[in-house]
Amino acid sequence: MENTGVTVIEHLLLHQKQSPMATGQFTRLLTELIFAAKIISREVNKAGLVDILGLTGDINVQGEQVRKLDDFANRVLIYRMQQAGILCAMASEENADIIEVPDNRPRGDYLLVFDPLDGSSNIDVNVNIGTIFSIMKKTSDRNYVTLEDFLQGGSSQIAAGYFIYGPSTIMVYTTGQGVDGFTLDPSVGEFLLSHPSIKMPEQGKVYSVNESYSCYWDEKVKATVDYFKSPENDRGKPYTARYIGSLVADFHRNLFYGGIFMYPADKKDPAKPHGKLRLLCEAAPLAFIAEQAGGAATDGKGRIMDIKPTALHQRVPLFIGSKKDVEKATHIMSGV
Ligand code: P6P
Repeated sequence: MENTGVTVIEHLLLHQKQSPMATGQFTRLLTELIFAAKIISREVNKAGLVDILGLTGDINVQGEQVRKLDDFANRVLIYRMQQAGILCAMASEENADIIEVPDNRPRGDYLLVFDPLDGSSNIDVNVNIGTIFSIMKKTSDRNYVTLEDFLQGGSSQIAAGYFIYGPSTIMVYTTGQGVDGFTLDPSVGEFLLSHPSIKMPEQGKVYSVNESYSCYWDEKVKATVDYFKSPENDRGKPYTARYIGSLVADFHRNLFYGGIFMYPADKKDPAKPHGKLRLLCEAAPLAFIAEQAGGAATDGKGRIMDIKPTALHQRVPLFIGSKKDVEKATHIMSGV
């Protein structure tokens, strides 16, 4: 009988028991992360009611206007994770440099990278937004943390996941043993197992890309997107266009319904020749989930999980979703 009354902590402890080397540190880390997400979920769900919408007036490292709610989410995550005593450092999409754990706080060997509130441009209009996270282990034997400790390829991730805040708050995560989803029951404040062993359909019916940038695309990108719009594709009919403009929401839909999300390189912003999305806090964690759910993720040439980062906020083109759709897109993008 599907045991859907399982809380995410029970699920974590079960996994911990099955991992002979487990010390409980990882479970503790996830527990603190989940607590932070519950706080963020509470604020997101009442954002329309309190003066937490709108802009702080600050500009983040990405050059983007910082909205109050993603500033709040960033501060909650940093504070809670510093209390956890499990991390040695963290990196946020909102912060230019790595964030070390203060000397007066206990430390561990884990590294956390996160986008505190992805899709935040949608906050004011009640569109789903999300927190994306990636967990790695410090591998250097230095007794201090440097940027280099974070520049590990996606395959080095210990775990990855996201929280999506919408009609319900759902946590989706993987530790490399498949993908599971948990839905927050606000009446008891617990995430309950709602989507065990998620498998992404091998081929979808949806393509997701911001077509307003087509004037900035090269011929390969145009040919790739045209393939999904064509009645001559492998399906024999055009894919449906869906684009929410919130990566977590677009990804979450394709995880269950199948399909492909594309954010290709384009020429719209010379400062961002490889597209808008960040490798460490967006593409790599979602690629880990996609592959664990039977899907795929490439930069149009090779696996996202194989890319060795050279910078903390490195951006990459992203083609992610159903395996057959991503393989097709990558085939066209490679020009063969
Ligand atoms: P565009 C949100 O700002 C975000 O980082 C992702 O969540 C989303 O997929 C993308 O940017 C949307 O970008 O250029 O289409 O508005």
